[in-house]
Amino acid sequence: MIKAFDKPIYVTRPFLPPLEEFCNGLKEIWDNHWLTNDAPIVQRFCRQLSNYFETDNVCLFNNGTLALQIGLEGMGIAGEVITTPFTFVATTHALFWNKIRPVFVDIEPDYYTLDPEKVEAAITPWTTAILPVHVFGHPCNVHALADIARRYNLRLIYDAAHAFGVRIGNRSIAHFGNMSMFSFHATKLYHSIEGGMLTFQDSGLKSILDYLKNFGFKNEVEVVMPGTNAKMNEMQALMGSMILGYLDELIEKRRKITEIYRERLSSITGIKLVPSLPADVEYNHAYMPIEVNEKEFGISRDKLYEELKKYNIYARRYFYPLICDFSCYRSVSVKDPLTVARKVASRILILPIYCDLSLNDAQQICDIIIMLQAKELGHQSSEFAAKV
Ligand code: T4K
Repeated sequence: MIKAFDKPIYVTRPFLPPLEEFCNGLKEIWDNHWLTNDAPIVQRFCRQLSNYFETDNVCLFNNGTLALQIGLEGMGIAGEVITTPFTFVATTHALFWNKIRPVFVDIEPDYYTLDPEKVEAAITPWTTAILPVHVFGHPCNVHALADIARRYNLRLIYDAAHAFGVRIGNRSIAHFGNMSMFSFHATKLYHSIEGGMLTFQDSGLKSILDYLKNFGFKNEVEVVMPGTNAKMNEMQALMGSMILGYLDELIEKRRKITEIYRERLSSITGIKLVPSLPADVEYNHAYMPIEVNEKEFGISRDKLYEELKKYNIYARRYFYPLICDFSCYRSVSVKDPLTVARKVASRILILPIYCDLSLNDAQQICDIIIMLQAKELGHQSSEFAAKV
């Protein structure tokens, strides 16, 4: 009999640096008495990230949602933007706040990223940009999307909320497209409690983004645009700056956990794993998605999700429902049947993955999934035996 976990195992759990290290860092803030408004630790953190991403074009924010919202505004995006319905709702909200019409098109079935063919088919005279998501840290088809953007003169803005640390062909994923947004939320593999970052190609945008996140102030007496307040503070920057030093270790721990899940679950009938990523991709192991095919697995995705809770395992159905099915977006007309996205949203389940999850815990989660299937199939076959 496999036992439930003593404590809840959530889909994720933020990494925290040793308390002593963080407290030492806090001394600098106490000495400075400077808590926010482009203060010294934020400035230093920005330089660290510039080095890490090998670009000067970096702008920090208090969260990823406002970063994306301001990024779109700063680039003057309007009209229609082609995007994915299989994402966190903030991707679409950022369009909405800019009065941009989202045009939802389908995803491809392997990595769940925007399908370039569907993107091209959805372009209209009102299309100004494409907003794809490197969902779960899986890189979009960056070359095909860049080609479409170039041919139709569209801006290409990536929601890279999940993609910190991902590289393609030895280049950071931040270097693809006109702009990328990274989220540093506590639930992410890399975080600054809350936080967000934009990287961009056009260095002329830097001052505009800085104005927009600070009320539009150019100096004490000049407000040059109606900005908002989206500044990162010193506590956030301290956390982000410290965790940067642990990043490789965090990714390596997650890689080992992924390996266990893949080894144990790849041969289970009715569970589909994401295929291996192309050889030139360095992945960050941000999430552990599986697809549950009810007919083959014997249990529906939703029943598995509920059953796991009885064992104290809190998997999540990211991203279900699709964005276009939320009541606030149901009035947006959707021409694409979204066949793949609908199927994936009905089957997707994200298993717990975080650096503190022990390899034994990952094994136990697999044992429980396998046991639940065996129990269900045994139950079905005894029902069948009873009938014949
Ligand atoms: N674009 C995409 C593609 C995104 O995924 C996101 C955010 C954004 C844009 C916007 O970026 P931000 O503005 O957030 O920077 C979570 C996160 O809140 C959200 O940041 C994230 N995506 C989304 C995928 O996941 P919830 O509603 O699932 O979070 P919550 O509170 O249920 O947390 C999940 C689990 O994590 C909990 O069950 C327990 C654990 N947890 C959570 C927190 C906050 C902890 O152990 N400690 C914690 O402090 O949205």
